[in-house]
Amino acid sequence: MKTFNFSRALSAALVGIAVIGSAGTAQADIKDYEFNLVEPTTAVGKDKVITVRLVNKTTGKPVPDAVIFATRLDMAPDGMPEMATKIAREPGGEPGSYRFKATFGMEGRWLLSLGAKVQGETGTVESKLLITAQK
Ligand SMILES: [Cu+2]
Repeated sequence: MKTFNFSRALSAALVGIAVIGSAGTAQADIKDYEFNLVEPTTAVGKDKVITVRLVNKTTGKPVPDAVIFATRLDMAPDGMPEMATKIAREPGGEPGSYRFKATFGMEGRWLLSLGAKVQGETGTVESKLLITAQK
């Protein structure tokens, strides 16, 4: 019985190695992806929509169906990291575009931090984007 358990453990380990191996030979690397702002400026006020594009830098193509699991919008670039505003996903937009709605309560520079998973890739895309809110 001991040998049976051992071989089960061994085959489980081999499956684990195979999974790691195939991830290493994936066609693109998670570092090949980045978010870009469609518009680097917005207006001060309520319910402003921000659009970002996720692109594969090596192909220049938009990347649809990413899972954005982390968002933060605050005024860290103007020395107010504690001044965060609520940010929510907004439906619509082209494939590879992701829209958000937020209230910009103050004129100045805001930092949009995004964390996302790309279909078929291991790791996380992390981007920090500067948005200027103007009167
Ligand atoms: Cu502020």
